[in-house]
Amino acid sequence: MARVVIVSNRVPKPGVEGPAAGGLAVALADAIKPGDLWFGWSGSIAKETLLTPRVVTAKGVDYATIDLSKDDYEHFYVNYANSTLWPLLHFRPGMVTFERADYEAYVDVNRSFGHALKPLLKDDDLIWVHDYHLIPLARILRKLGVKNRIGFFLHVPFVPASLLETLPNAVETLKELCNYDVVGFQTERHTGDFRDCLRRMMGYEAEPGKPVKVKGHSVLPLACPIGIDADAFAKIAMRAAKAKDTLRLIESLAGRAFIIGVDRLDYTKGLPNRVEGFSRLLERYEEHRGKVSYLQVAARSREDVVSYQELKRELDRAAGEVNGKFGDYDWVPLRYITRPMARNTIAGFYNVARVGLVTPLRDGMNLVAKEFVAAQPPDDPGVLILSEFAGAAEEMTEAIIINPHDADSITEALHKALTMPLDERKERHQALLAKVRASSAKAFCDRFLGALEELPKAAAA
Ligand code: ADQ
Repeated sequence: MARVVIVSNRVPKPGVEGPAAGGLAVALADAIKPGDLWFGWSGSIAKETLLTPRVVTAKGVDYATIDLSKDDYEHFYVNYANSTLWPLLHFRPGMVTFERADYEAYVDVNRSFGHALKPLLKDDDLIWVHDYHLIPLARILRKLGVKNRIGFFLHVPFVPASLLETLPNAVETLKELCNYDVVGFQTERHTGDFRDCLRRMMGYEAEPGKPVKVKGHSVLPLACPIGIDADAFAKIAMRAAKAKDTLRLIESLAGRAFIIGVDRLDYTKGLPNRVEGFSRLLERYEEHRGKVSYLQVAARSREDVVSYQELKRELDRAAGEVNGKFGDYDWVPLRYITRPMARNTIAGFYNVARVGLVTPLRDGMNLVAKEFVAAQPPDDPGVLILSEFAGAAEEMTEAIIINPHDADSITEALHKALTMPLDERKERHQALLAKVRASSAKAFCDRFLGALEELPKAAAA
């Protein structure tokens, strides 16, 4: 296979595993082979946005990064990417702020990415661009004379036309996406919404499974769910379950049933409703008082964005209220941590959990749901409670599916999960595990890169 060039806003630090690496790094580990290149922002702020990348090679893979200026960081990253596109693509138009100056900075940063990347490219490279930060990059690279095949994968949801058109530059955004050869989405539903936008807002003919013809070029919309290496994660979980951290956790539980939620502290993850659902469980079902312990890991994220600061205050208060109301001198119902935790430690915690709570209001996929299932012991598995609005719910239908806007549905699901007979738990887990295994990280990379590589190069130019 040709050399793969991955382009993403953040680049994992070579050789560093753990929370900072995130789902993208884990899922792409299979696509990256010695000789490949990963390009993006270093995560550092400099006096000016630099156009000469710093290249570090680890295990044969080149990691090339540039720094951003403080101004670019604010307008491109904090504002346009995370205060315009992020809330819009998560169905929260009321939270969208839009400023033309931010959009201009966003395009400018993409231009800087293009200029810095161009000298590193070889003729046959397959270029794979990731996520909403980099939508204009294909057009910019084409303008610089790049003739390679270029694919784009959107990790977050895509919205229906009626929502997309609230974005003042919606048509321009669609046009930008059409400069790619393949545009991938997490689910069939998002792919269908993209095709629908192309029909309604651009007047193109867009048939399922077929490339869409756009002015002398064609773009293939592709549903391509991201996944994990389930067997490798299960091994990590089994080993971690016997390690010091999990043993300390088990001791502290004193025989109580363990409920776990693991998220970034983000308003799309539905955390306040989740805490409310738990609070109502203790209110309504007295038999669970003193018998359950819920750990919510909510790693602080995007702390420069005001709505994230507000959410943290809200959640701090809600967590304190539950513990104040129901806790006892020897029982803390809700353990709430806002630091990220190492993936291995979390894997061990999943392994001993009776319930995994994954209740985002919207989510592209949600890899925590898949990791939780992979980590379960098959002879005594825990139960997954999953939001119908996570991309993962399109496949993982044997979870207890809830509507995260309805705190009562979380309460009822928690009660059902905590009282579910072993046979039913095993049956659901078996079916879910088979799906998580099939829709793996490798399958994701093969499907996307396979579709990109199949295109005749002439068509890509
Ligand atoms: P995220 O919104 O970051 O990713 P998610 O898929 O749930 O969401 O998590 C990604 C990874 O981060 C997982 O491996 C998870 O274990 C880890 N993680 C999450 N919270 C953590 C915490 N508190 N501490 C430590 N590790 C934590 C975006 C999209 C998702 C999509 C992914 C991948 O928003 O919908 O599934 O990209 O495409």
